[in-house]
Amino acid sequence: MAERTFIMLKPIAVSRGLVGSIISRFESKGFRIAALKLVRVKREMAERLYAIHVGKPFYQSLIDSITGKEVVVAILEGRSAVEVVRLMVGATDPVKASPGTIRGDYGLDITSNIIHASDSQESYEYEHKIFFSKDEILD
Ligand code: 3AN
Repeated sequence: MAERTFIMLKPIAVSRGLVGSIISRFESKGFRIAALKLVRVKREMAERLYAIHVGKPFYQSLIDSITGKEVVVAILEGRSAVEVVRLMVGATDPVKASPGTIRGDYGLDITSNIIHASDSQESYEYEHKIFFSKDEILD
């Protein structure tokens, strides 16, 4: 059964010109792009996306790392999308992320670490609605 997941290519991915390379990996793997756009993140969107991190020491820098900046958000569709995309993204800390994963191959900074991907079906349901309306998602 095809499943959907949400990804956000963080500002550093956009400014470094890595958008095409990263999206290409997901296409090559076999995912279908169900939605895709470039967005300037409003503070309110950042706060919704990272609501579960309120109170953590890195919360404010996490919010500041995307607020007012350009990101590329997408919905990917395919078999076990949440799990497979997380495997392709790699560990949260790019120092620990295996080479061959996106975080393992493209960066070292944990706060602005290239890409975000939903970690569960529930997270997908919550996160994609922050950035996409129903009519922006194509079957
Ligand atoms: P993941 O993005 O792998 O699901 P989460 O949800 O624990 O990881 O963290 C969300 C984001 O918060 C990470 N992508 C990273 O940018 C930032 N973050 C997580 N842990 C730390 C940390 N210890 N120090 C700084 N930033 C962090």
